[in-house]
Amino acid sequence: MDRFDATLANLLARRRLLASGAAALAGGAIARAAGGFSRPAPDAGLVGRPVSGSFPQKGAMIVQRNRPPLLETPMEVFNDNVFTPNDRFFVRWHWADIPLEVDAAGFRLTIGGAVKRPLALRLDELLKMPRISYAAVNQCSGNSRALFDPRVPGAQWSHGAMGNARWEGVALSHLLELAGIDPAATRVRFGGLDKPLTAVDPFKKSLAVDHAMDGEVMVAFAMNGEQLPMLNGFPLRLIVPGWFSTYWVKSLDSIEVLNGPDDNYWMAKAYQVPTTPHANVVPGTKEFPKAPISIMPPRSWITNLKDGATLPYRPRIGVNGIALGGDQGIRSVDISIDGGKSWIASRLGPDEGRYSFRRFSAVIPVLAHGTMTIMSRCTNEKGEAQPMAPNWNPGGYMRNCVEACTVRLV
Ligand SMILES: Nc1nc2c(c(=O)[nH]1)N[C@H]1C(S)=C(S)[C@@H](COP(=O)(O)O)O[C@H]1N2
Ligand SMILES: [Mo]
Repeated sequence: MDRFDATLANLLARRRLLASGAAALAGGAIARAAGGFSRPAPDAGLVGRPVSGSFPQKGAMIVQRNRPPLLETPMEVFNDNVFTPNDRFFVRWHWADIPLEVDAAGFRLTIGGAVKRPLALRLDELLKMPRISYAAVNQCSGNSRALFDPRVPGAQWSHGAMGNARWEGVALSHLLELAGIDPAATRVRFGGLDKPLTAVDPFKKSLAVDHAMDGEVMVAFAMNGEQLPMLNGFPLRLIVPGWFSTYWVKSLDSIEVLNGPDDNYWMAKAYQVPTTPHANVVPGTKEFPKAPISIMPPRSWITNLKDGATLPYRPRIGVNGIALGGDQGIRSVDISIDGGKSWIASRLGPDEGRYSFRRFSAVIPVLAHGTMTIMSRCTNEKGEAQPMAPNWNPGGYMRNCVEACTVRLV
């Protein structure tokens, strides 16, 4: 059996597999493992955050919240591999009524609205269509929000609300061509199987028609060569490479072509950022021109050294980590040990594509015993580099400054 058939068999075997996972989510297993809390204390900071391994299809994850689950990837996972394993991939849902089980045979992806031929596609039909595949980083708009100073409300993520995977599926443009979109169409809107518990707008996001038709935006059914974990959107999710993951709608079951503006709460009100450079405003500012968040700026992280660690002295130290170019590939990653006055070029690892993480490494001199602060700065192919100063906005979105790692060599 080739991988195509294996994927189909896995999809169809799904209902049975999920029975135990659903029980764990609905029952007390998580609350027990995580100590019965529902959210971290506001000032818990980043020290001593609870880690649980009892979520279905997930290994050890930092628990931000149980229901719906908000799970963060521990930083050391990013040091092991340029791709983030599915069982360590972060999880974020907005509404509490999330799918715990999907009947793969009965599932339909509907395509409707301003189209000539409304469609209701089965999974086995999608699996027979021409496929595309690429690596891309999925990063929450609020990744690293806990580092905003002054603090802002919202999930207190450290840097682990991100992950890199190789995605495989059908180009959205192919599906929209099958349905035949109205020439006057403006936007394409996406909805999933999760539902709010009260009478508010379900989580829906939309893209401009030209973006939806670019041939890269993907309806994915596989992640790192396997079906999507339930908590990451089984059986289908949207992939919008280079853009923040708020657009990457999970458990995608409806595609709706609009011929007017999208005034749904999740596009018109939520996930808005200042239109200033780096989405930066003076702390405390509430009123500013806004636009929906979109393209990710470049970022980088040192992954082999723990901030605050004490190490035995040596004259040189190896530094390595991961970088993300945003919607462009990575031109360079540079290291500084003097607070950004001078920079040392790092060596880049294999290029897995412009939307992927890329590894970097350097050997740097240790000038003296004692404390040393190491910084990494990524520049993408557009020439955009991480700024030294952190940005601030009330949503805690789009952090992208140079991050520092301080170690003591004794
Ligand atoms: N259906 C649905 N899709 C969704 C969301 C959601 O609440 N519901 N949240 C979005 C946000 S804000 C993020 S950060 C990503 C998280 O993707 P992951 O859970 O696979 O890591 O899913 C996106 N897609
Ligand atoms: Mo997010």
